[in-house]
Amino acid sequence: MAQAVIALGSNLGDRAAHMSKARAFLGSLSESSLVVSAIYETEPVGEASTHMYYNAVCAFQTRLEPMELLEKLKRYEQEYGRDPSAPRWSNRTIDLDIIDFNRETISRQRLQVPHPEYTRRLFVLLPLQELFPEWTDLRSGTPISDMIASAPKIDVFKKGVNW
Ligand code: A4P
Ligand code: MG
Repeated sequence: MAQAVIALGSNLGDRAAHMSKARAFLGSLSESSLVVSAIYETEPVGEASTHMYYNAVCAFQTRLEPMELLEKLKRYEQEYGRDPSAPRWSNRTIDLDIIDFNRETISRQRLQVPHPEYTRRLFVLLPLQELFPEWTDLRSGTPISDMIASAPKIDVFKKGVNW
């Protein structure tokens, strides 16, 4: 069994509904109950994004192999309405990224774990810290509080949204 840590993001339509539905989907991949952060409303990072995001992080135990997990996440994103030909970083109903898989390093063309960008993204680091206050980066050993202190500043609002 492996522990998967997934970052969720949505900035189109009924964001809370997209997040809840994705949470239920992740539950279907899990052998344990999900551990989930609060939802954070965050300023978009990247040019093609224009609407505020809802972001969260969720962790669970799974029997899936990492590539199987990636396939399932990508299939869900596509079935759930993202246009695969849209430019990278464009608005999306739901984005599911693998932040960590069992504290393993994976360097394949289609899958890099830990997620290459997460160490500089407050929209991942803040919900991740809520779940794992003692988290350290697998590559550098940097504590999460230090990553948060040095990440580029964006507006982040912790929400009381039920999901
Ligand atoms: N891929 C490689 N490693 C991974 C991994 N660890 N997890 C590959 C998931 N996918 C991984 O991803 C493109 C390809 O990355 C996949 O086919 C997979 O093989 P994608 O999710 O299809 O496309 P994307 O999301 O547009 O690109 P990417 O690079 O994942 O963008 P990000 O990093 O997800 O950025 N601002 C705020 N505030 N909140 C956000 O959530 N998200 C983005 C998207 C931009 N700005 C944002 C937010
Ligand atoms: Mg993505």
